Parts: sequence; structure tokens; C-alpha cells
Amino acid sequence: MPKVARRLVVLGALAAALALVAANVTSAATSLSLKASKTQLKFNKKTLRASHGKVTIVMTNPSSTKHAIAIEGHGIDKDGKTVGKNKTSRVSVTLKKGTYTFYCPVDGHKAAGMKGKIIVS
Ligand SMILES: [Cu+2]
Repeated sequence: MPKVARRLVVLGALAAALALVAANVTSAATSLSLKASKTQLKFNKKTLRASHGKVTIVMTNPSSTKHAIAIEGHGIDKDGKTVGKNKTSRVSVTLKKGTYTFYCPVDGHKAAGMKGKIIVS
């Protein structure tokens, strides 16, 4: 193969590899927003939906009660930081297809109703 042709083959392979990387990056990350209630032990949503891959839940807390966001299910159990008024708590996990639970890990809050489900497809 002439040198120029070989270079073109190498460039083509590189471009294909980069395109694959770019596709993975764009399809992988889902960011979901959630808000705690200002006055009750509740979130503003009961159900969240995401595509499988990396999922981040960002929870804002407008209440003077401290809250956090956590995800559990299928062997995963990860808690975000517990935060006070007007701060955000976030948690990032890699999820497969299935149904998971999001909740507030502060004592008693999940049992009081600070929970919902994430449907991952
Ligand atoms: Cu809470």
C-alpha cells in the first residue's frame, strides 16, 4: 500500500474511534432534577425516568429541614450529601434497565414519604 493510502486508512480509523467515544459520552449522562417540599417530608416528584447509563439526581432543598438524595436497588445504595436550606444534594450512579428507588436518607424521612421510583429503560 502506498504511504499516502496507509495514512488515510489510519486517519479513517481514528475518526471512527473518536465518533464512537463522542456517541458514548452524549448517550451516557442523564441529569434529573428533584426538589424537596418546603414544608413537608416529600419530594416534588414520585416518579423519575432515565435511560440506562450514568444518571445524576440533583435535589434542591428549599426547606429549613436538612435533606439528602439517595438511590438504591439492584445492588446499588448510594447517598448524596445531607444539605440545609437552599443547598443542593446530588448523587451519581451507573444504572442498568430496571426500577430503582430514590429517597432521603435522613432518619425517618423515607418512612414518612420522602421516596419515589426511577424507571430506567
Ligand atoms: Cu429528608
